[in-house]
Amino acid sequence: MVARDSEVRPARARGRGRRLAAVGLIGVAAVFALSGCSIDDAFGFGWPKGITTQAHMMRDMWVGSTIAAFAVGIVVWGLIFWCIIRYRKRAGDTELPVQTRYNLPIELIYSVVPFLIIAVLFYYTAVTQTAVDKITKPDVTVDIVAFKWNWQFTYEGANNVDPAGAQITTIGDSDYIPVLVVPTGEKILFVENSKDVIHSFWVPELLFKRDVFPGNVTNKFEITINPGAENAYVGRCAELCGTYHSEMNFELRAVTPAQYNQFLALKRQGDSTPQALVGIGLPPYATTTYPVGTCRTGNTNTTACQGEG
Ligand SMILES: [Cu+2]
Repeated sequence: MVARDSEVRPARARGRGRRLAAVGLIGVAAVFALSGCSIDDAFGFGWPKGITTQAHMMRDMWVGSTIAAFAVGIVVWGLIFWCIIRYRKRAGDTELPVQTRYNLPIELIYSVVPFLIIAVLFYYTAVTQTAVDKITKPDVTVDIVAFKWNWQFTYEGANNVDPAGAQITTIGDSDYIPVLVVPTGEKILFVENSKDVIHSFWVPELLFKRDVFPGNVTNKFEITINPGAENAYVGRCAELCGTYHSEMNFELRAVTPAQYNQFLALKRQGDSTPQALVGIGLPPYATTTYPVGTCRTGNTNTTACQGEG
């Protein structure tokens, strides 16, 4: 009877353990295969793909934190299941297993290890946050003015004036979604102010939003969009700001530096933003969202109205 307990049962348990591990591995592989995730997606742990240098820093932070959390989880789950299986009640057991308490080494370990984990996470959080918030010497500066319920984008620079002498600007209204044109691969500084209430400038693909305050508060942030990410991205107001908050949209057009320079040259000649967009070979109006429209043609997708914008 003693021989059976100490020799036969562990051998059986090991066999069962291996079968369980194999089934688990096959299950995990099947989940990845059936979900259609790429390796890159799978190891992003649900983090969306951003288009900026800053978004990639945040992704690295997220992936590192998630791996750390999984490592802790695996140790904790392992200990729990090991205890459940190793010390389960068997026929003939009359006493509880040895109860351990006031064990100084164990107590020191479970006090010091979490502190070390938190210190490392804090360090990487501080480093990433500082890097994402960092403002260097920008190549392009765009002033953002938010107002109920639209956006105005002004391109800073002594040369950026139209024939009338006004600074180059794109402004939205209820029939026109403002298109914010910016170059890839260059440092872009956004300088934010609000005319009325608190708004929030948000392009989901930047994985970043920053509130826009009224009064004397000016918020700033800097991004560099990855070369190759030339595309149209929807932008939104992410702060509930009143009746038409949900329609306070804009579009970010990431273009090549050459297209950007050509766009500005056309604007300097007096072209409207849609004309300048056509001039650099792009659709003149927003393609990711459409204005609520105040022209009453009965068509909610106000493409028919956009000529009025
Ligand atoms: Cu708003």
